[in-house]
Amino acid sequence: MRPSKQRSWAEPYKIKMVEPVKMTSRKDREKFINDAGYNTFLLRSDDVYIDLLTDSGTSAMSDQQWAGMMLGDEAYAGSRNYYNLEDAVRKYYGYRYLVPTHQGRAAEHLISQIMIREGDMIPGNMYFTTTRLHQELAGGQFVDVIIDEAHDPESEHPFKGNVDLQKLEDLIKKAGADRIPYVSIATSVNMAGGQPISLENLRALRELTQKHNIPIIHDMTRVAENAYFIKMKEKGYDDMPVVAIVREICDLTDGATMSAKKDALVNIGGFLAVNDKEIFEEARNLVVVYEGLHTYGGLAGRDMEAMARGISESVQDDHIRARVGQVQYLGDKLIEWKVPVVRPIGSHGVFLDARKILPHMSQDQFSAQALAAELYLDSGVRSMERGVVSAGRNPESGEHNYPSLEMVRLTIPRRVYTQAHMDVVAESVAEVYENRKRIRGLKMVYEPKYLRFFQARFEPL
Ligand code: PM9
Repeated sequence: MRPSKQRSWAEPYKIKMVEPVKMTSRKDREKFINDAGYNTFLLRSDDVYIDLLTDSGTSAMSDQQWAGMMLGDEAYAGSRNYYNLEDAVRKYYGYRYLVPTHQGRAAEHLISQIMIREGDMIPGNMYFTTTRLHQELAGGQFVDVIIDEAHDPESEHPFKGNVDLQKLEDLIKKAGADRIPYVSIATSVNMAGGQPISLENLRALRELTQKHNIPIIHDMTRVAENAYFIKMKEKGYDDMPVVAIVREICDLTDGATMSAKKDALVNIGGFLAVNDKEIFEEARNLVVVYEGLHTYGGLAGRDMEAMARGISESVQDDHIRARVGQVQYLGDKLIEWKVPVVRPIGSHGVFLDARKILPHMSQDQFSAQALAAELYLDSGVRSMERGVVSAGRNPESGEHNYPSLEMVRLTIPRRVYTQAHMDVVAESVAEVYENRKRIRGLKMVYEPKYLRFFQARFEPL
């Protein structure tokens, strides 16, 4: 007899092709992580069992997307797949003008070069590594205006991606609206733990920024996941399909950068989309310098076709429920086992709270980096540091930026792993947590200038 009337859900797809994964011994992994300088980015993927490094470019494409790859029109100019992509962007997101790019950071580069002048301030709902770097390289300074709750891993605020409007107003008063080229708004805020912004907050933000004539540029990398949280948590949206909520979010903004490697279910691709014709003309001009012609932006025709189809799949309720549901499943298990994680569980990954797990270690000993290495040693599960290493250095003082959140991200690729994989991951995290007192800190022995988390090397203290 089943214990209750509860009905389980399952993924809205079945598996047609499989890719074997390799199991390794602890002895092997000791060598591999040592060779990788205790940086999970420097491991070979062949030496990883379950890869939760990132949800970026790691999705399983559908049969429809693969079929679309065969319909790639590889003309240099005016590929039919570009027009299919333009149609999808207009239909689902509503932005008027499209410039494809090879991935998200290329779109960030274009918009930063076009809109930011030396000395400008760019307020945003928490920094993202590549976004902030491009703002800085264009002469701007990022200013965090997210609500305080976003910096508190234990706060159960349902919309930790919200903007603190008072912080923004204070900044406008201090800097002057003419020194703020745009407000940078991410949906499903990555560095806060995949936390959503509410439509109510976005609407209020829109009102405030319009008063001062400041545009909103939307980092829409995980917009569908944010929309799903609005459906689940915000009053008045439970009956609205995700596709409509996505459109409502986009309509409250003036343009967007997109890493299609996440929400949009492709292995490569991105774009800049704007409503302003002049900005579009400039972007179209710049893209030919850095990416390729404005109708392919560094992508093959087949990549654009997969993206167009991926966008349409990404906003379907069944898909997004299963995607976010799998992340929640892993998160709930860890919460049940009392492992400290960022609450509420976000949309694309479970974020371990390294400060709480390793209270004997300071941020100068790179506790999250050490925890990620330990998890790999335990089971071959690859995760990612999202703490002081990712936060980089202050470009003026040269000091480490010390973020309040020191985390290890277990990022779930879309449509790739099963519930059994999640169980294996949870059990390994629990084992590492039980033995946490044995974990030692690290020292950084090599530090690249930009985005150091990708290539930095460490040694055990
Ligand atoms: N995000 C991620 O793993 C991949 C590289 S950084 C470790 O989370 C947002 C919100 C992102 C993002 C990438 C980019 C850049 C922009 N905004 O990686 O250049 O999460 O396509 O996008 C990564 P690209």
